[in-house]
Amino acid sequence: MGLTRRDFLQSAGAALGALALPSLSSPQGAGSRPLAGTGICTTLPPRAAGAAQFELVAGVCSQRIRPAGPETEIWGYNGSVPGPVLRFRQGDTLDIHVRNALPQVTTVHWHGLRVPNAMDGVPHVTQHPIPLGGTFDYRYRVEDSGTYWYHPHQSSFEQVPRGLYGMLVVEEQKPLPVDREVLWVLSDYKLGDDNRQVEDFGRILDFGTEGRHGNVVTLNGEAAGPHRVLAIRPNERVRLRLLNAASARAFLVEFAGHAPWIVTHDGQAVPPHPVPDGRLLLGAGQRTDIVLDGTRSAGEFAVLDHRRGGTQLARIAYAGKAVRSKALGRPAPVALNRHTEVNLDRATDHYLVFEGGVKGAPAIGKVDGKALKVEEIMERHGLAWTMNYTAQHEHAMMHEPLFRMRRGEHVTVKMINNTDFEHPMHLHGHFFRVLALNDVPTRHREWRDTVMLDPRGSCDIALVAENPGEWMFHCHILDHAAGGMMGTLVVEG
Ligand SMILES: [Cu+2]
Repeated sequence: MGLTRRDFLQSAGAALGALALPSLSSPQGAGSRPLAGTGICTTLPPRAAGAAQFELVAGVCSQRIRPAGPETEIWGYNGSVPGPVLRFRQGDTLDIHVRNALPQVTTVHWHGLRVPNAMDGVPHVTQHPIPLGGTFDYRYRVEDSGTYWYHPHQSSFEQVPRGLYGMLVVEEQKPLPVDREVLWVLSDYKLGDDNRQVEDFGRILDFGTEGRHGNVVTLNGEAAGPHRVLAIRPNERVRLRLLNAASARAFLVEFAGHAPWIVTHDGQAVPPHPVPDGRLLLGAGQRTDIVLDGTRSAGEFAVLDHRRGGTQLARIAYAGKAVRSKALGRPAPVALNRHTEVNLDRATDHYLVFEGGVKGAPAIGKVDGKALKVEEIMERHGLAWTMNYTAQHEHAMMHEPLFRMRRGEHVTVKMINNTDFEHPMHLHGHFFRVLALNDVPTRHREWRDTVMLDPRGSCDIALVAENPGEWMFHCHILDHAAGGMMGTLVVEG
């Protein structure tokens, strides 16, 4: 097309500036609630969200990630990472005009929401990718309350870690009473000493191991660390919506000196209960809402991530007068979304076996119908994993679905992880009950859309196939998804 990359970035940047401004300065911006600690995000007004179309521009821009040194060129929605918080009330109509100002084709997927199949944002499966300079309108009724997020499903192993993600919040019809809501988007960036992104996307070494990890953990788009402060007043009640938007990294979060209550996983209510062992696991793509009460009177307390040697994400700092004389007790449950209970007696049982990975046990898998050793699959096809003994390129149009289900069919899936790596498995268009992890029944049989599978572990899930269409079922370590861990499930009817 005769444009150099530099020309493109300049024009894309110019377009972004022009296009992003109207939403930033929108008269409907009153009532917007920026992400705590950034102040750079636009948000949809809570009530008017269903009324007007909102423009979301995926483009190239720059942002301060590390506190010192130059800004980093990122890809973001409406000029920032994370993108604007899209906030709706349950039952609203989402109406979003996406404009692609990236140097690549793209799509937007609405992670977790039960959308009509054509709105799911999966290239070559539910829509054509949005071309350079092109647009696509996403419009559907938001049926489920909870904490969700949006990101591209096109080359997600590159587009997501470059910065294309944002939180999507759907308020319950009767929201949980709290003093304040705080949103935390956790992720990471891989930056050089010059603060530029290291552009080593798509390496087979990352595909076949634990995925590409950044070296700078981020909270709401800026470097996490003890300098990031969550100010709280004594006896204040905060609802903290947590999202792990990293492309590979998992977090194990501890709120030192505090005992928060888990109220939802992946937007779906669970009976309020303390974080088991005080450490909250957030696999890539997962969300958990906690209720954090300011049960101390003063002082500072670390928010820690215990994975990969441990880092401090932020600190809780007490300031101000007590909100009330005494801390509140166990919170009321959040209203549960509509879920059809699974009848296990009449369910069809399926198995899903994962194999492969670098240094994995010797395994055979099929690619395009041909049986090969996993090492050969890596060398010849750039794929590293098999699902039910098949390795597939993501979004391949000749996909043979993993499972076909009738609409209304009750099903269970036992996932067996014969690999040395963990896998956060995500199903589109449905929620499933997590019945057991490693053959141990779960306490709350929670509804989720993404469940973490331990290395060499197993997981039993159950669902009713209610949403017709072809739905992705894939690992949310995006390098694994690109490396063969992406299949589909077809709901007929
Ligand atoms: Cu995986």
